[in-house]
Amino acid sequence: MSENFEPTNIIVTGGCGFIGSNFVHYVVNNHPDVCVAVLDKLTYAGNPENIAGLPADRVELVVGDICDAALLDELVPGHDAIVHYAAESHNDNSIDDPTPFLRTNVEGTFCLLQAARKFGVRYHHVSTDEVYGDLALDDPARFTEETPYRPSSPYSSTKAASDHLVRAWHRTFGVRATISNCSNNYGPYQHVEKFIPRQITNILDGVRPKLYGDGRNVRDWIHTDDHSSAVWTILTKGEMGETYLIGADGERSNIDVLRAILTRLGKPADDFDWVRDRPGHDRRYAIDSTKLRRELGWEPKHTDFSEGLDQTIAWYTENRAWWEPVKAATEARYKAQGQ
Ligand code: NAD
Ligand code: TDX
Repeated sequence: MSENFEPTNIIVTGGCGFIGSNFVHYVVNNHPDVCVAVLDKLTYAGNPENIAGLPADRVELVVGDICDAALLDELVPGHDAIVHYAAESHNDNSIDDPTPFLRTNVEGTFCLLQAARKFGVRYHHVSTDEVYGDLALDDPARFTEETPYRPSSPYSSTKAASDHLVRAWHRTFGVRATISNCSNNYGPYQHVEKFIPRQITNILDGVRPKLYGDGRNVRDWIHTDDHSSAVWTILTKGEMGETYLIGADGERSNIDVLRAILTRLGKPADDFDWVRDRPGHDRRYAIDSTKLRRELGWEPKHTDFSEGLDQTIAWYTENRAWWEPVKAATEARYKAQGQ
């Protein structure tokens, strides 16, 4: 039996990052009775501009670390749910230095679960399909909630560890928790270290895009607004202790996505550089989201990838001031890694 839960005061961790900030916009635009406290450390990936302009009586920014138990003791009482997005999220960074991934993704989740337990607050955990490892290109299978965990990278192994903590805190301590594992997101406010924004902004800067390996790796793309509606559905209708996979049937090879971006920006489809492959690079991700659709009635709305890509390119073209300040440092880091 699904529980119907109607939160009015929620904490969104990582609400100044890409997906968290899109979720905050989604809640403000679609759920007028809900107020949001964003808890964000403002790492290199967090930008308060992402939630600037939202009504101050509904969205409050608390700058702080999810590992700060004393801060959680002050903040969590009076709220009825924690929606946990905050993480170190980039695979390449986790290969360069795994240390902050262990701290934020594992210890941070532990601290939030302890707070949820102490104050009896509903907890939703935002995770990734990468916990299931990868699939071969010709494998007819897709990931389901029953797929065994087999993470490949320091990033995905810390996300897997955090999922296990959630299940244990639900079973042992009765924390009212749900987990979602989503596929690759795209849309506005994504950091220029990630594949789609990196290539768009390289082209806008007159630099050739960079493709890893043989370019045939497949990612299952979902618009970030569809991820937001799915998380809201699970938060309000999900069954306690359950995991739901979120995906929108968007499998595409990296080379196809890159060629689509190049063509849209008026460049020849082969105007890019092959660069060093990512160590341990996952081959293919693919999500079967039947459980979420059948049991909770969720459906993605942004199913036309071409249209979503056009809108995303337009957003980066029109918002140079948002990404220009961090572009040079991001590319310098990639150059040092041979990528
Ligand atoms: P992001 O890197 O853009 O944002 C992360 C946010 O967390 C930033 O605002 C950062 O300042 C904040 N943060 C980091 N460490 C913190 C700490 N210790 N305390 C408080 N705040 C901290 O990440 P994203 O791509 O928006 O991903 C958000 C979540 O969604 C992550 O949990 C990620 O694993 C998950 N996810 C991402 C994708 C994807 O395609 N990007 C897909 C599936 C799941
Ligand atoms: O310059 C690049 N060239 C390239 O070929 C970059 C940055 C990436 N790639 C490839 C690597 C991947 O196959 O593109 C694909 C996508 O790369 P990322 O954007 O780094 O995403 P990925 O590693 O798939 O992980 C993303 O989806 C799952 C998010 O960063 C994770 O937080 C999420 O859990």
